[in-house]
Amino acid sequence: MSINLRTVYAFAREMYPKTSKETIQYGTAGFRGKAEFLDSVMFRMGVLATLRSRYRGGSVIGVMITASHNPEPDNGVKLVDPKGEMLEASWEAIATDLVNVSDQELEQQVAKIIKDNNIDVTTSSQVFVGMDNRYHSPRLLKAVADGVIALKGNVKEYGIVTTPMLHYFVVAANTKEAYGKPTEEGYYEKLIKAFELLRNGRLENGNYRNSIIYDGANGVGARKMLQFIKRMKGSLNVTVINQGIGVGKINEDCGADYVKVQQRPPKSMPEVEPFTRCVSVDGDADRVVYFFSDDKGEFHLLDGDRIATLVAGYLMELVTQSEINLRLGLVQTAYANGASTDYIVDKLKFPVSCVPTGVKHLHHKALEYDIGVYFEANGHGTIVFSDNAKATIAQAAETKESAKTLLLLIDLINETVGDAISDMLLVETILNHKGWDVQDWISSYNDLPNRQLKVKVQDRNVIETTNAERECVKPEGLQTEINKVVANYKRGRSFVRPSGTEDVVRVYAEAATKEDTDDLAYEVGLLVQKLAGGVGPELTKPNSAHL
Ligand code: NG1
Ligand code: ZN
Repeated sequence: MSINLRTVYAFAREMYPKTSKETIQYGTAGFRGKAEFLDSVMFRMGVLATLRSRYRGGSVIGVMITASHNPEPDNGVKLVDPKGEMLEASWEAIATDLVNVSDQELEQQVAKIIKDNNIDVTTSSQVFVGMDNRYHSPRLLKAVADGVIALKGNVKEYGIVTTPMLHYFVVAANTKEAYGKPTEEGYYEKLIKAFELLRNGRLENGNYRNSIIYDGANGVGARKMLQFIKRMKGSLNVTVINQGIGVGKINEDCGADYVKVQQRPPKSMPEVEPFTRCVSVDGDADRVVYFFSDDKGEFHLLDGDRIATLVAGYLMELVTQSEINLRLGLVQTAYANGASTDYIVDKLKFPVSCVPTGVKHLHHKALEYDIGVYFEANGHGTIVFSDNAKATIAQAAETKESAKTLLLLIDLINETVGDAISDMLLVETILNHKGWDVQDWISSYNDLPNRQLKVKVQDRNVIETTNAERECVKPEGLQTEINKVVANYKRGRSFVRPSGTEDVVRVYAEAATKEDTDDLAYEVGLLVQKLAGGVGPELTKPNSAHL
């Protein structure tokens, strides 16, 4: 096969010219921005995925087109490496360079990547592409596919799928189906089979009721849940709201990000009995949070930290009962609620580590354990099992029921990446086994009130952080000022960091009371405005009492 790099240039100039001069960066989860500027980025990512596939000996590389929890006009792209991980860090820089060169420099830049990485362009390559249900996604998917074709690569289009489904397809194909069949049907089959075996015909147990309200964020997670329901034979009664079919924009006033950040139910929430279990996923269904309202109408959130502690506690019980010796660990970020960390360290005696925001960091750290549980507070997370763990559990399962349960859980969990639907089925399984309702679950510890704010600044990269983003080293003096403010609040904690997906600085605060938390977040937000070049309107003070 001979490759003519002129084709790349010709395609780019004719069909996908670069229209934006602004430099963009491969961020927390790939490239994101307004959809109208992304055609050239997508084309080039198709090119890069093909090169990456050849670089990795022809293994399948995934390309997912989505802007996750962002508003509808945004879109984005993330690359998936052969084992289902996010693109290797050193290639993020290659990706950033590739999307930022001019059309004229493109051919030369592609040649440079080939040379620097010693890529044999005559070998075969395979790229899997999936997209969310934004109206501009099909156009962008075509751009990715053309990028692959420009380098004579093979492309397989999966159409509308969740981000975790695409990760699953990539791993399934690269493991020659040992992980499952790389098809949509294969994915449903694997999860539903494990879920139903874990139910073992016992649909209700103790306080656990077998029904749930599911907020699909008007995204792809809604459609896929409807597919699950068709195939589940009543093992769980799911009512899907915010289906995004005909009405409702993706993530608008609904979905996991809205519920978590606003700390309230989706706007379209129907009237339900107090304590009804409700779940929200985000636009591409890789995040999940639970929530309910009590008999006084008060809203309660069960976020990623709650899911992590529930899962970690349960896994620990099963490992202990199975009398096997495995190293368990939980990975969190600075956004984890302080009360959850205390609970897991003091009560469950579970080792915890803290890493920077972004699943790639969490996933990487979790791989250091035999059973690594990782969750971001926003509900993005999963559990990874080492080969040693899998072998040990399989052996114990010959004699121990608890180990059999563990084996089935491994099948239910999408190890490749956080998966809202798989995580939800996991939580449902644990609650069912324990006979718990939401009240039992939430009573394990009390969350500290917390608040997030976004501050607009001239250039968010003036903020530099260290210590897993909990301390800020630049601009000079900002951290000292934050420390002074935090010292005035009981159980106060606050940190600031530049977002990797939006043009803002994020402020996080927690403290003993809601009022204190709001005040602390506001004071720190003002400091950021003052010391990090704030722009835009004056910050308004959040007020939980009025939410
Ligand atoms: P940024 O914008 O870098 O904070 C957000 C989330 C991340 C992660 C990514 C990818 C928060 C505070 N941040 O990143 O956890 O999920 O989006 O979607 O929730
Ligand atoms: Zn997402």
